Amino acid sequence: MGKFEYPDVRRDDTKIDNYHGQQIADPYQWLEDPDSEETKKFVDAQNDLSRPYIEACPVRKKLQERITEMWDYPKYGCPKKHGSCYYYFYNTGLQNQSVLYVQDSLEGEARVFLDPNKLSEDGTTSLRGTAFSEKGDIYAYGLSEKGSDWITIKFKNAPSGEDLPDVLKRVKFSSMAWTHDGKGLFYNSYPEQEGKSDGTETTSNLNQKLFYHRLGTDQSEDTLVVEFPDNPKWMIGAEVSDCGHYLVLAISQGCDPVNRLYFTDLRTLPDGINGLIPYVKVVDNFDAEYEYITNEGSLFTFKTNLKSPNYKLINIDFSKFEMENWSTLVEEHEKNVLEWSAIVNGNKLVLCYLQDVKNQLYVHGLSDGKRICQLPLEVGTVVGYSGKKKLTEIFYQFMSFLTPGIIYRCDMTTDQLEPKVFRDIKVKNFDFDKFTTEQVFYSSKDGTKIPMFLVHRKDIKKDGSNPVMLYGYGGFNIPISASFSVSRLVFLQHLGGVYAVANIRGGGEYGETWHKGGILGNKQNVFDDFQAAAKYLIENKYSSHNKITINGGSNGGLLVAACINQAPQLFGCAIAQVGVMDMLKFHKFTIGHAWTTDYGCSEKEEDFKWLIKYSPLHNIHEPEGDNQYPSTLLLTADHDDRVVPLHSLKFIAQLQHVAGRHEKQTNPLMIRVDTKSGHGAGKPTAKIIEELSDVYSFIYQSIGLQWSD
Ligand code: X98
Repeated sequence: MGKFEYPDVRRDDTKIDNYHGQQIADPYQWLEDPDSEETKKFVDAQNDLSRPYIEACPVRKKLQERITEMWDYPKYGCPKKHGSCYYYFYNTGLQNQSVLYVQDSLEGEARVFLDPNKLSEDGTTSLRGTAFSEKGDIYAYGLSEKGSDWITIKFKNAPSGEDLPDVLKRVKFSSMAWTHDGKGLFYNSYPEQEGKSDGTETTSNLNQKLFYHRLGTDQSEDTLVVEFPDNPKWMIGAEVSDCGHYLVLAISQGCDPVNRLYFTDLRTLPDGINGLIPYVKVVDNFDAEYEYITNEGSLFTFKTNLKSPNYKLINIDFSKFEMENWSTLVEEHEKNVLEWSAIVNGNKLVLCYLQDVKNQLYVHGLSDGKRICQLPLEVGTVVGYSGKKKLTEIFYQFMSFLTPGIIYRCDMTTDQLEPKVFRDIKVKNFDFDKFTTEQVFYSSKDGTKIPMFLVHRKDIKKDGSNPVMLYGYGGFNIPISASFSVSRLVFLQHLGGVYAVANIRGGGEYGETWHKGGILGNKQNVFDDFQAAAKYLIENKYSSHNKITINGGSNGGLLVAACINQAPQLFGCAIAQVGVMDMLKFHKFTIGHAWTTDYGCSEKEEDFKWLIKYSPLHNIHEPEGDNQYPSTLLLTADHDDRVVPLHSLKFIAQLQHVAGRHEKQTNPLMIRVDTKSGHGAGKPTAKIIEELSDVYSFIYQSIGLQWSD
């Protein structure tokens, strides 16, 4: 018997699947039904085990109080002008959801425009996706309930603040693009499905369609404008061009940064938008990504990775769009990645690059693509911006591990550009001077240099005694740049912690090359990079193996789970949030089919061979020698319809069955299953703080931390 008494869980040994001639047992397949009484009982039994363990933490209350105290600082978003008014998000500190304010001028009195906190008792209804009409008089906004990816689109008259009767349902992964006449909006929805659609179901999301909704009409009268019945996995991104004349369609079939590119000249539709619309196919393959930036008449500018893994800007004239007529506007940089591009003041391009995981801002001319100047920026991340072609100013928000946020405003009409601090967001009662961020580059197993951020007290002892929180993601071309988090500062200040972010392969830190280095048959590189980070921290005496906690969510939850299977001896604790754990079946549930671009698919024999080697659920083993599993906490939630909870439920059942019963397994193996919560987006502040307090309490309990005031 192991140290903990884990719930007695039924195994169904009759459930065996055949993959290319190999028999693979799936004894907890019954946990794939979220609604069965047996699954509900399983979840209750697991929470009944993890909750008391977490609550026994002697400093849980202190942790929660200090995180709450530090969280309570005013948070602002960049102002954005629509019509004649400015709009911005503001949170007084602890409000569950940020509130949208409106003001007539930057100095004018701010009034509440939309307060999502009023939409539910517990703050679990959140804004997801918004779009003002061109004139700024109508506001369309998506509402998600309990963290689900499903949204309902509603409408508001902006000058009066009055709600309009229009409601659009069954919307998911949706564009929101107004025609410039303000008469209606393009949006995406899915066909009716059997059973429920509240985010607790696992039904696959296929056959997305693009509709046009006319304001003032019922959704049943909406016009179906684009569909691809022969390609059920295709997703339709729609944008109306800056000039209002074109509908630009970016068709994707998964999460890779590639899309088909079609367009329609809306002026040429004989009956207006009244049925399936004809479109011109500019690019009819999935070889590269084309992101619309702007257009001047028929001359369109796109950000692309076509033969340019670090991205560049190109011009395509839609009146002669054959590839031989395309031209480069801004060349690809040999090392730095072009992350985004905004047009301001008619002819200025603001370009944001990622250089060794730190952002840089430049201004170029739209007509010739030439660089005009650099905008000064400290070491960190541009987390948001607002700028429009027809406006003369840009706002951008800077953040770093030790900077909560600085919003700059830059008037783009002057010859000498001088960004000014518009708002400097401050956190009280924390001595930032005592802390520092460093960036190191360590060697992975194959010699690849991996960047890693380390945040800690300036006076830490390099004697191997410090607890480390090592975070990673490693997938989907997503770079993990510096961001601000008060709970981490609590860990640094009161628990003597070091916070580490390993910028492992699979992410977008060095463009598509870095991404491709960590997907499909190269996925093992991601795990090797992460394990090498832990080794670096041990060898350089930041920490010791039993003091390292690894943490990741979603694709990063997979990372954490794969790493505890592969190298349990390297870590003292593991926190895997909303992770993908069943690599043989992920493609069957909700939007899982879109991830085959990174993971491959078990239905293909070649892919199955990689997947079975690292799939967390299929590689759990008994503790070998002294190598027991680190203390492990999984987190998931009932309305997570991005990575459905069954991944974590099946993984913990198998982990407890195989390792948990073993006498050498004295570290806890537990799961926390939240309710009225989803994958993470839109989570109310109260729930975030609860969860963080639980996570740090679990770490405290399992690796023996010390609180110091
Ligand atoms: C997704 O699964 C993103 C899902 N998704 C979207 C939107 N469009 C998509 C188009 C194609 C494929 C997936 C799309 O959310 C979308 C469009 C408009 C507005 C809002 C959304 N992602 C991966 C994920 O969540 C990685 C990050 C994005 N994973 C969970 C990967 C494995 C674990």
